Amino acid sequence: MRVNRAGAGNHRDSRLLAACCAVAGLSGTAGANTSNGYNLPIGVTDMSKALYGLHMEVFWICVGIAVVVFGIMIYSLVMFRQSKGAIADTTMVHSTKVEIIWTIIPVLILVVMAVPAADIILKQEDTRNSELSIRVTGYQWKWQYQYMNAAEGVDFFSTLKQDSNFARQLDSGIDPNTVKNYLLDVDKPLVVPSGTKVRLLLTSMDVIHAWWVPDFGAKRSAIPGYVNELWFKVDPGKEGVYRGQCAALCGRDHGFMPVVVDVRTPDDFKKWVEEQKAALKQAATPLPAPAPLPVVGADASPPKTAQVLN
Ligand SMILES: [Cu+2]
Repeated sequence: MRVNRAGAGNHRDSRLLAACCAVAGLSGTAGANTSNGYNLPIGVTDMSKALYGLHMEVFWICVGIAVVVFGIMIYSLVMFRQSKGAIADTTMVHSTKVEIIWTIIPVLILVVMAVPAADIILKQEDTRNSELSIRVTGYQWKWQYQYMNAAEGVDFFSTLKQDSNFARQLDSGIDPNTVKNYLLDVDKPLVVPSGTKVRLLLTSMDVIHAWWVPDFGAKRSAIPGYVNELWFKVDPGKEGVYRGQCAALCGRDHGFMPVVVDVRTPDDFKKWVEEQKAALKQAATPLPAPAPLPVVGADASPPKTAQVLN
């Protein structure tokens, strides 16, 4: 019994570890530029690259500030220490010049960061001229994708893949490390064309969810009774499968509603849409009426066995 418990504990631990790895490894998807694995993914859209650039710009500004501030602090501590005979200056209680300097410098730094950040925010909000729109609805705990425009009518749910779902169950006995793309795979991914501005219209049918694919630099809340917009355009040549997750704490199974996007060339996407429409048409075709059952009534001739008996 003890052995079993220990085994179950190990499985639980490995499930936890694998879940953490799954989150950390989100960017390890096909065609993605994942920087060095310790940083944000550079991603495969102009937006994700712009976000990465902004992130690095702010990072280096912070490094510069830290070097200057800590440098002056450490220098002062060492050079003007009491053991060297330093005496505190108690006469300087106010300096307008110093106050102006330490107000203007941070304001300039903030402006340097705010200008490119505002530019990116404006671009993120600009959903004009999108070529494909898809309604995305969050549910506890799955996504529904309803296509519009040329793919109007294509409509399906995307849920956690069965192997991950089995492995995640308490005491399942399945080592999550043996499951490919554990908690990051679905039964039916969202399929989109590359080189196309795709607009998502996000909403929810229950609680607040958030659709997030790091490699696209795309993340937005799906709120019940409200429609949020989001757009992305994957660079041509970067076709592949990209993974993300619901990024809002949306309830018990929050960690089990991944987002998987299959980016295909426009031609392959067109073929996929035709296949989906053909499948929908077939599903909508009514089944042939069943053959009528033989009626045994007064007018019907009696069964042969009865004739023999008579
Ligand atoms: Cu969710």
